[in-house]
Amino acid sequence: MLTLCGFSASNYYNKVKLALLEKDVPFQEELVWVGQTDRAASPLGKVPYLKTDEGPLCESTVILEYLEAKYPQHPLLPADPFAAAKARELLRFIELHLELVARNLYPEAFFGGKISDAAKEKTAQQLEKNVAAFATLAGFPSFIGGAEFTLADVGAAVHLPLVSSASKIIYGKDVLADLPVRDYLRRIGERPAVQKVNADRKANTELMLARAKA
Ligand SMILES: N[C@@H](CCC(=O)N[C@@H](CS)C(=O)NCC(=O)O)C(=O)O
Repeated sequence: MLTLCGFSASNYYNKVKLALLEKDVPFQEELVWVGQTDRAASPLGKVPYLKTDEGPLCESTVILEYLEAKYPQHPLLPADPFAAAKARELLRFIELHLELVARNLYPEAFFGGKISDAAKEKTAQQLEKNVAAFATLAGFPSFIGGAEFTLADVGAAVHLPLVSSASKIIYGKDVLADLPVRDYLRRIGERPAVQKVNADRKANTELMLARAKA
């Protein structure tokens, strides 16, 4: 049995959870907050990590690739190598060039902290450049990059809402507003797996905020 460790307010945790649900792979969840992680499983103390019969794995994209290889059912990568590489390319863009950059805003946007004006300005410049580049790759034809739901959509479903909301809170403007992201998220939000992830996220976010206040 697979055990997914972490908490449902985390976008990286939800990326793996969404893939498991979409693929219909049985798993159980173990609630682990940051600070309570098993360092042998996740040496940087990050979530998620996955406990398997063969041992633990960390880094969400590595886990997704493992799941694709181990459980070929309901594939989340096209069989064609080039189409699969294009899906990975989009996932990489979303994570490295959008989410990881927007993450600089989270301390102030979501956690009551403060970030410097210089950091806000630098992040704004990077996001403007990176969103324009992302727009040339993501056509949103029906899913984010093509006609099939892939790992790129798994990443988009969990990361794009945060990029939008963090930028809206900090700059008063959603950096993704000129792309058809809202319609896209509404469409994929109809999928049962996305609905489950979002419902669990809301409940766990309340728990996380209550813990932070206590
Ligand atoms: N590259 C990692 C990122 C995971 C990550 O940043 N997780 C956050 C929660 S959303 C975390 O554990 N943060 C605590 C920390 O970095 O110490 C992955 O893809 O799994």
